[in-house]
Amino acid sequence: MNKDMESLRNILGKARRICVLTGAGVSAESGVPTFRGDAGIWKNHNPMDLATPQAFDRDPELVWEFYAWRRMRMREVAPNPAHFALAALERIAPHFTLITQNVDGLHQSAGSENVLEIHGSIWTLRCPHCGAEEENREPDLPPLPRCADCGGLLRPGVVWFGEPLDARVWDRAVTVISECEVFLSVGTSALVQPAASLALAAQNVGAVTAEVNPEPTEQTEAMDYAFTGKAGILLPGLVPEQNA
Ligand code: BV8
Ligand code: ZN
Repeated sequence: MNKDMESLRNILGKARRICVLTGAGVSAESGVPTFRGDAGIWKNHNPMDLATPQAFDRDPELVWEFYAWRRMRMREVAPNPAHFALAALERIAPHFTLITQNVDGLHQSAGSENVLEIHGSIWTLRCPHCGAEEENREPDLPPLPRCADCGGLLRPGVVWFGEPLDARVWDRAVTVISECEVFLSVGTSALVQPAASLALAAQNVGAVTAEVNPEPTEQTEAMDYAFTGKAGILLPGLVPEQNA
């Protein structure tokens, strides 16, 4: 354990308000492909062809095929030690909020409770025509799922590029960041906005900031702590002993 890990673990053990931002990297060791990087999803697909409202209008069947493939992949995976470590940290901290860009639901499967899914959830189907929304984990959706209420074409309940985040969820995230004492950024390339702006917001309120990522990001330099490595390996070492 390097001294920085021990120092941050002690800070986490004493902190009252902890915020964590996660990205696709926290699910990588569960077998969920990330977006960028060598095996990333965007390597073979242009996000603008699959994760925008225009793409859905242009070719809903292609976009649904992409999400059906991801739902199938995500159904087969389980939380990894990174997810469990964050759930353990939540049980220790008086106030803990997990802000995730991920849509896979693995944090909740690992026991995290106070989770803000700022990019939505792949398990939610939403009807843009009548507003109906449903939780659905069915393995084989039809190629173009229809709304039971109005017959309209359903869409995945995720936030696409060019779409605003849900205002209530985003406002909540901004509020908890404005009060946080420690901010952890785990497994995100810090390229997507406005999620990536949370790290600077945390710094601006004087929070201790830390990053866990095998690769450097644009934010690494500005972090108080930066741990180069996999979240599933490093995060368990940052969780203070329960009776510390
Ligand atoms: C908005 C849900 C405004 C869907 C996602 C030009 C054109 C159009 C838009 C823009 C533009 N320029 C800027 C924008 C804004 C845009 C944006 O930021 N684009 C970027 C790409 C430049 N943002 C938006 O459009 C947002 N909306 O701005 O609205 C607005 C306001 C009012 C009114 C109208 C409009 C919406 C953004 C949300 C998009 N939806 N996902 C889906 O999942 O299918 S984004 C997608 O990227 C995922 O949510 C993902 O989580 C997120 C961020 O990526 P990461 O999570 O960081 O994943 P990535 O693969 O990049 O990185 C993984 C990291 O993990 C790496 O660093 C890697 O090193 C690390 N790692 C790997 N293994 C491990 C690990 N770490 C730890 N352990 C490991 N084992
Ligand atoms: Zn409907």
